[in-house]
Amino acid sequence: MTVLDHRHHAGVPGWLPGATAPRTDPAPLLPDPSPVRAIGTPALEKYDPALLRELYRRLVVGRRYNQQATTLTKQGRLAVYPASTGQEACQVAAALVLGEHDWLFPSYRDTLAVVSRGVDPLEALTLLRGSAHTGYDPRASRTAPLCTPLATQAPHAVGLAHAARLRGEPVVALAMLGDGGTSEGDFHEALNFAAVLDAPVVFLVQNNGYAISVPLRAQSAAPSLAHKAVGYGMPGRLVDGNDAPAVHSVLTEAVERARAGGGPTLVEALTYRIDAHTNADDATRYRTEPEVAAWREHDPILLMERALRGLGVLDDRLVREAADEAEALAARMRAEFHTDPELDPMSLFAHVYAEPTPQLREQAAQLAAELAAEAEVADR
Ligand SMILES: Cc1ncc(C[n+]2csc(CCOP(=O)(O)OP(=O)(O)O)c2C)c(N)n1
Ligand SMILES: [Mg+2]
Repeated sequence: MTVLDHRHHAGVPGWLPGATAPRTDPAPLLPDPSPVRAIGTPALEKYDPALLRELYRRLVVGRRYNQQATTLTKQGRLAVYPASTGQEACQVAAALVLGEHDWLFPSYRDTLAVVSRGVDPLEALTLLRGSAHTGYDPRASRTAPLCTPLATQAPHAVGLAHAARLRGEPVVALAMLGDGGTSEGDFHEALNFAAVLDAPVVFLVQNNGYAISVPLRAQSAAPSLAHKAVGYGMPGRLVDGNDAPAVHSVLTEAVERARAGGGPTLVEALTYRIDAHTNADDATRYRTEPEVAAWREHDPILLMERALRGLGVLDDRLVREAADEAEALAARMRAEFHTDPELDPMSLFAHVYAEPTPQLREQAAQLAAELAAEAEVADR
């Protein structure tokens, strides 16, 4: 086996060969005992002020995007919206650390990461609008469709990353998951394959404390979700998920490590879902107001604004510019969601198989005939 050769492993001392398999030293893989932070530490001064301002601006625009999308659900303009309010630092950092040729594998909660990656904000919401298909071109944007079945995006990311590596392309895939997603079989299979194959993948678990109404304590008995990495033979990192510069650094290190052939990393970002699970959920039924209030004090935008003003890299003008950009985006969303998209029902058949089956051709012909008959009635 050449793929594992760079690791330090030896058989179990005094045991028979074969059955012991390679052994990896677990100590260097363990996460730090407390989450990595930049804000409130001397490390913050070492960041490029331009990056800090960029993170701040994207957080502010992202928050407004979350609020406007939630409002659109109340107006019946968007079918469902799982907001990432409170989790914007993870969303923005995940998008920023990837290069143009890398791939993002988002879940349903990660629309903002998709938008931060450069996908049109309206197109990113097509699926959640219930219109048709994904709305954006995954290949053009190197962004997989928003994934609703929990954790299935994880093995997709591993497969893509492994294939890219076999082709000699320096592509890294970043898969975004929730705390609940770590209980899924797909999560475990993905981590195992990634570590065994040395796939250039980063797994970002946004631990927002809940899987709908299920709190983390009822989800996992692990010391932390980052510890789950160790059993598979990859490093686990724990980071304050509301500290945007810290998330950016930890993810950058993981991406660079993957790109250099060092294999996968599991990052657990501690954060909180300020809004309900979606517009169809009432979070007051399973969590308390003091709990939410405590997290509002640890808000990613609040933390950034205070810290950046303290460093002297953010002033009233930049704060106003970010707010204006956010309002302009919200206005565009309201205007464009006011009209329903024109959809071709025949496009239903377009992406099912490369070569349509006889049954599909038959159904397509039937629909075409029905549409033609309807058009004739409408013309009369
Ligand atoms: C395979 C699968 N099982 C169940 C569901 C239903 N479901 C949707 S969201 C959710 C909770 C997921 O929680 P978490 O992974 O923590 O992500 P979060 O919503 O907090 O971002 C569940 C159980 C699903 N979408 N897919
Ligand atoms: Mg969760």
